[in-house]
Amino acid sequence: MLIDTYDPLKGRMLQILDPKGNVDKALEPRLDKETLIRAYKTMVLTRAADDKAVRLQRQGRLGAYPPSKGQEASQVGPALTLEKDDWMVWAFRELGALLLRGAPLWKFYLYWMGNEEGSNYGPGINITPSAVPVGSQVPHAVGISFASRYRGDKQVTLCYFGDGATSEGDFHEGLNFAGVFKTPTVFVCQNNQWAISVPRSHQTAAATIAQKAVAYGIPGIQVDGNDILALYAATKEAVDRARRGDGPTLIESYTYRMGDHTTSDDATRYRIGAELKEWSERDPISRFQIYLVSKGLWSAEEEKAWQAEVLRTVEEEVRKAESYPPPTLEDAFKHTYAEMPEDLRREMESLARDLGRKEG
Ligand SMILES: Cc1ncc(C[n+]2csc(CCOP(=O)(O)OP(=O)(O)O)c2C)c(N)n1
Ligand SMILES: [Mg+2]
Repeated sequence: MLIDTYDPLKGRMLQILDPKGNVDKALEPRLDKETLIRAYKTMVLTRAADDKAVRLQRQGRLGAYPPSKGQEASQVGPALTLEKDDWMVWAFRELGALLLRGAPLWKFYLYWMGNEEGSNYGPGINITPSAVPVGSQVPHAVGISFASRYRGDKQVTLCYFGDGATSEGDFHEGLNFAGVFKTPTVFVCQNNQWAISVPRSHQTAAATIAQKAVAYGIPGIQVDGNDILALYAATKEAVDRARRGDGPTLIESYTYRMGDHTTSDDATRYRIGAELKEWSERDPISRFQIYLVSKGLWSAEEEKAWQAEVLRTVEEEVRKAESYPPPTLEDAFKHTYAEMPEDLRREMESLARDLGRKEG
């Protein structure tokens, strides 16, 4: 078992596919061609869709946006282990995981264009809305998984958060509760080395984030976050454990945020170029591509065709988002409760009256 072998206190990081695309045959997960190609195609689509979002923001067509570049494996690898009915709880930098699980890209754009309707991914897609208040989604994920177990369902909840979120009380409360009640939760910390301009070294004095699991009495493992095979293997084991009733796991996905924190940030003011260069050599997409080509599962022609299709898809999804009706005043009130409570209704009506008076 990988999770037992990679004791987080010993500081060993799981890697199966190295930056040059060499695979560790003893640990290589047995994934069929269809799954591997689906993961790869999603990662390529994620990069293009993400790049487009940044450009849309620069053109004034989308609000502040947190880029995913460099974290595609870290997002897609864990999501690949989920069954259709499982829950996924995310922060705000998980585009690849959303796309893999069937959330429409145009809805994702719509959300970042400021329309709450963008959080409604459609029926049967068990993904919570984005949680921008850092760490706030961790107790939610634990609550969802606790409810699944209480009802006797077999669902597992996968919860993403960043390295910065581990400094929030919500992280502690969530993991502590999960450990005590053995909830079927898999925690994936996307340690991208930065929380806006705060480096990982200032976030915690602990040698790894994975080792924090020890204090909650749960297993933890640090994984190369740019290695899709390692992320898949570790998360699959954790998901299987959770589904069997063996409780939660903390996975530290050791990756890097290649872009700015958001489009409102300028990372060149606090990061050195050498760091960026070093991480660009560990790119998650290129190493996966080398692996697929070497196995005879992907070719230069297929790459060309997919790149072209991705560009068409992205343009089409932007068009859908931009032609959606703009948000209304009610949207700011509508989406918290299934049925709007009376006091909230009064607040909404009062605001509508005030705005009416100002405009009139
Ligand atoms: C409770 C709270 N405090 C501060 C912020 C401002 N803020 C937004 S993202 C962020 C950093 C988050 O870092 P991390 O958890 O590592 O995620 P990353 O942005 O690196 O994906 C901060 C401080 C916030 N959104 N919520
Ligand atoms: Mg971070």
